[in-house]
Amino acid sequence: MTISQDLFQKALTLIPGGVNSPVRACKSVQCEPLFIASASGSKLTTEDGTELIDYVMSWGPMLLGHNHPEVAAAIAATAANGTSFGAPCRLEVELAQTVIDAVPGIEMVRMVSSGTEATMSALRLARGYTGRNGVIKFHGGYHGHADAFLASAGSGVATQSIPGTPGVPQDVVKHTLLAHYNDLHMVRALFEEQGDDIAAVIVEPVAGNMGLVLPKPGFLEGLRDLTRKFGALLIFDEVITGFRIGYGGAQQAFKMEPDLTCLGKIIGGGLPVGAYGGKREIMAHIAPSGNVYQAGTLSGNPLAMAAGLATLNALARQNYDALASRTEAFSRELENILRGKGLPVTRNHIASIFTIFFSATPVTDFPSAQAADAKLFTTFYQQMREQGIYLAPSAFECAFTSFAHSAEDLERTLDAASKVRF
Ligand code: KE4
Repeated sequence: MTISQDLFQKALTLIPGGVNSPVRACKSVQCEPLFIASASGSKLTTEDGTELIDYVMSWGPMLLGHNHPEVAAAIAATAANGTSFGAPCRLEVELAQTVIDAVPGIEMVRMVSSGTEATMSALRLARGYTGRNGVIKFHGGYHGHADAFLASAGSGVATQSIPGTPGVPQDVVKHTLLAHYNDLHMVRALFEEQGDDIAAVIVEPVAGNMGLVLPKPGFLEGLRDLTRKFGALLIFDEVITGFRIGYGGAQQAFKMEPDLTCLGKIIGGGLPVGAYGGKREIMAHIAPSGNVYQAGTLSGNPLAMAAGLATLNALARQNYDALASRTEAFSRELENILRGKGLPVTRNHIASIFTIFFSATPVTDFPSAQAADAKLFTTFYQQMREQGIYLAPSAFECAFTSFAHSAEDLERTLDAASKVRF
């Protein structure tokens, strides 16, 4: 028995499913999770000493690569002064300023401790600001595990095939309206039926929780027009895309301005941070300046702020276009290798994110993502992991490169893919 297997058996007696987040359990790919002892750059090292080339990158935060020296130094230096004050600190102001300077649609920002807190708070704010209850989300869209969003969610909910919203009162999700990603007709119909009670549309401007799905030309602009026409807020959930698609996120890349933006992952540099922000006039409704309540013991925690600030400051010096080109060429070659084996394969890519779907047809929404061949994905996942390549253990997640992935890493990955036997 390996150390990972031993630890997992122990974990199963202590923690539901042996993990602290469901998708890590690797159930959908019929594997046991590997327990990680350390990480550096593009690599993970397991408790059994196996080195892996990592394309999960902690589900997105580690765009600089694991254990970046500037981030590690900032955490250590800050920790030497204490870890949590329960009072404002300089670092909160500095990270807020850095986020506001980078993200076009954010004039004011509130720090929280997870992406779930960010989206949950943004929805509450939208409801408080508009006096309306409804929210439109998209099939396969994942915005964390707040009650309102667990209707046809992506990510771990889709991976575990969790139907609907067990444990969530119907009274809550009756206000959650569903449309298909890239389908403006469905959104328009919902607004025409119930527009006077729709507070917001929440959308991943690039969907990352049904695998990677890109917005069709005009889709996001259409959402902007419809929300303006019917007096609802447009919420961009940029927990994945923020500082990933580019330094200003998807909204800068697509030259759009949502009313509210949710952030997470990268802005914490590997520590627990989320944030939501937007127009000053809307954010002013948040307590204590306004009466929409939201709070958090560790919000703005100095350690997490230091990690986030060091990360964003280092990212500001990086060449995003070069990483995007490397990722595009690499993922295209990976697609060609698998197609060369006679497999049905389609690829979606943007910036440093890609997904290879085992599908002969394009993947543009959740139904087409669900139609991809899960058995082929499982074979691919298992044999790549056996060869030291660590992919997300779910067909409904993305693969992430980083500024730490070397040409040799990418070559080794392509070589491993060429050796997979289907
Ligand atoms: P967290 O509460 O997990 O920090 O963020 C929730 C969230 C919100 N919005 C988007 C677009 C997200 O992708 C996420 C979380 N992403 C998943 C994986 N795609 C986290 C992994 C997990 O659940 O273990």
